[in-house]
Amino acid sequence: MDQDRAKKISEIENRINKEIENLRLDVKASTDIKSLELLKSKYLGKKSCLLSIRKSIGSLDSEIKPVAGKMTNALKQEIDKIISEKEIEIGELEREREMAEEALDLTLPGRKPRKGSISIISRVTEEIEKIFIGMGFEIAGGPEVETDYYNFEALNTPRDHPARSLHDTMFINDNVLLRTQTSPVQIRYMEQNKPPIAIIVPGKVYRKDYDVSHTPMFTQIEGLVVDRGINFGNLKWTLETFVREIFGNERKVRFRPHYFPFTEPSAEVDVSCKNCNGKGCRVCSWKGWLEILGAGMVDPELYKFVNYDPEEVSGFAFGLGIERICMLKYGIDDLRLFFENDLRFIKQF
Ligand code: 2NL
Repeated sequence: MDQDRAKKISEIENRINKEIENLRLDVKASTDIKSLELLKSKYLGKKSCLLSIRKSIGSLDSEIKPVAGKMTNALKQEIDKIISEKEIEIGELEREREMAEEALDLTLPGRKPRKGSISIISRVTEEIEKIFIGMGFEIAGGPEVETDYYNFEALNTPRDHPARSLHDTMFINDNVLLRTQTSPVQIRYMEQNKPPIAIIVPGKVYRKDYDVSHTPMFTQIEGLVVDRGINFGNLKWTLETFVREIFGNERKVRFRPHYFPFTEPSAEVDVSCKNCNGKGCRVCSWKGWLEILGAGMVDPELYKFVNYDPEEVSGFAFGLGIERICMLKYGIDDLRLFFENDLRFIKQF
């Protein structure tokens, strides 16, 4: 009988040892928490060897029951220990792996900041300035916030003048406004300088307008020449020379009668359409010509405001929108593109 019991005990012992051996092999092969979880259910779960030994204890002799009970408890503890040791090991490895992945390489070179570039408006403004400097003009500038006097009154446009409605002016108060043209600079210049003068005035101007061909702010260049004996021929030569230099020698120029409150006579200047060479196409709305600037002989009335003697001097003036020149030069069809700062647009120039 004793022999029988001893045999039973050693049988259980063998199963336990075999189980521990298997567990050690399995644990060794497992490299992550997930596979370790599977091992837990394999060695501790419903179908585990541990449970089957425990179940079989009930049918054992009462003398060896406690021995077998102790042995299975020891097995359970051993399984827990082996698995939890591996758990700690894997945890540490995974943390190390995470750290290695998140590590910053401080020796890497930084990202290069993207370089900006001169805007197309500034580049064309400069190009136009150079052309006029070549003809003996000087560059002048002045405030963008102006008084009603310099923007309108001194330009022969009193408050009740019908031409006022041509401008959608942004008023700051009754008397102060954002200039609608750069002409007030020329008035200020004439106040402070005696003829002969030949200036161009580039700058931002403001109007209440917004569609494909109008923006509330745009860039203008105006020019003014005053001296003894200045006539329409001088105006014509100056602007024809300018147009050929900026658009090319093969383009034709024409002058059409027009009206401005500050010049008399006045004209609008067209350049022949590059796309159809004057025959008429979609670009020029089948006119063969594109309008590029306005000009005229300075109305002698204006000289009263700046203490010039209209009997002594005469002059001409002109004004053009830079954005419009850019549109014609580069085939841009929406004025608003200049102000949207879309890199796909900006980078083309
Ligand atoms: C246009 C037309 C123009 C002027 C501006 C001017 C200035 C003084 C005296 C006389 Cl101080 N005239 N400026 C003259 C004619 C036309 O601009 O269409 N600009 C976009």
